[in-house]
Amino acid sequence: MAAPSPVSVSITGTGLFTPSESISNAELAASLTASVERWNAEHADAIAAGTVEARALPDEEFIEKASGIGSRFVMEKSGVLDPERMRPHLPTRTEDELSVTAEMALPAIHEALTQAGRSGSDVDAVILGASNLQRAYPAVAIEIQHEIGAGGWAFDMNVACSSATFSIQNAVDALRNGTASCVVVVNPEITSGHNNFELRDHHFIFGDACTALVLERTEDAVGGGAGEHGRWDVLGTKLATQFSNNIRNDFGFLNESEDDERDPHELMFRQNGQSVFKEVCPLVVKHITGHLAEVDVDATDIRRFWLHQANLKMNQLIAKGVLGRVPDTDEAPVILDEYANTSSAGSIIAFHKHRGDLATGDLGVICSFGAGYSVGSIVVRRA
Ligand code: CO8
Repeated sequence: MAAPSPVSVSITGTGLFTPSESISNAELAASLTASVERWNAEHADAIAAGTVEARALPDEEFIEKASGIGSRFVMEKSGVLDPERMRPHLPTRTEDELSVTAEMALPAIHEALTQAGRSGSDVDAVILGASNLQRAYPAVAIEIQHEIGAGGWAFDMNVACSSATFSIQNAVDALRNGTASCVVVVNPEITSGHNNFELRDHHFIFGDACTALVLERTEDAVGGGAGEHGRWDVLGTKLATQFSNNIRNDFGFLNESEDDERDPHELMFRQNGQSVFKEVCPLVVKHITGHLAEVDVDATDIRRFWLHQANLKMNQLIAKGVLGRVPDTDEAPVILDEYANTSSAGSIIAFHKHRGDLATGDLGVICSFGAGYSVGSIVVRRA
């Protein structure tokens, strides 16, 4: 007997929350320059004695040239730019108040539900995937489930920058196996809470944003998914992980109990950027190429790549590896110039902003990659 064909699943809506405040490279470099000069003056004796290394000054031009990043949105700007603070001012919410990540998630979710023609009460699963989870528990996803009036179940998960594609895989699995019928995937990333704004190698990389998607069984899509943004049928999902320490953050539940004191910079994002670049690009090319072969799609038939937004050159290299040539921005849209790396939200921001112009039958790949290492790809076709 032939195996039953898998249940068809579709993305029926997307949403985006963009913070109101943005920081240019010039502003960021100016505040770090002031901070570094002060730090080096305070440590002048140790630097002169050779026991401490002087901190290096940032360079606005380097940022744009090395990464393609021109600015980033943040939840709170004045704290990040204050040379004496170098981190945002975020409200301490009481138990009775909505948590900050739930607050940024709600507008993104409502936009995604509107596109899908759904309301919160139609939702029976909420999967929150993010690098920068607000707390240990209760899951913020459950708070969101409550706020939007959803039923079913909800949970938080973290696979760093691949959290969105890994959440989508979970949503697709739940819809296929019948444990949910209308799933919200949401990716609230307040990267500014865990980025190291004190060191020039890291200070420019990240920005804050939140994305949301609605996934349903294709047969359940309201109105067949017609409309400006269309219904996007999932042709395949593929995940992969391979252990690496090159992107690491040791913040965690055991910090308080560890006997040896840690360098505070270990308890935030850190990376060996060059190694990440060299190792992740071939990994992603192999992953996408293998995935396209599995779903029997030729790379030249892909109309658009919505890639993780970490580095412009990285994306050009990956798309070149898959296509055999550097793609133009119509084939591989760029949002990191304005948003920087928003971790898991990046590829979904690109999908959210750059899919309305595609035609019925057009094929695309959403792909994210990051710490772990982790890679996730979703092949979609516009209905
Ligand atoms: N200004 C001036 N000079 C600088 C600066 C700066 N801002 N930054 C670095 N330099 C210097 C370096 O110190 C170095 O100096 P030297 O040669 O004397 O040692 C020189 O410039 C060259 O530095 P690099 O070799 O590091 O420069 P690259 O060309 O490699 O560019 C990048 C650096 C842009 C970071 C690049 O390596 C890159 O983009 N790599 C890939 C990064 C990536 O994709 N990372 C994924 C991270 S996302 C993830 O999965 C984790 C999610 C967690 C989210 C947490 C949020 C807080």
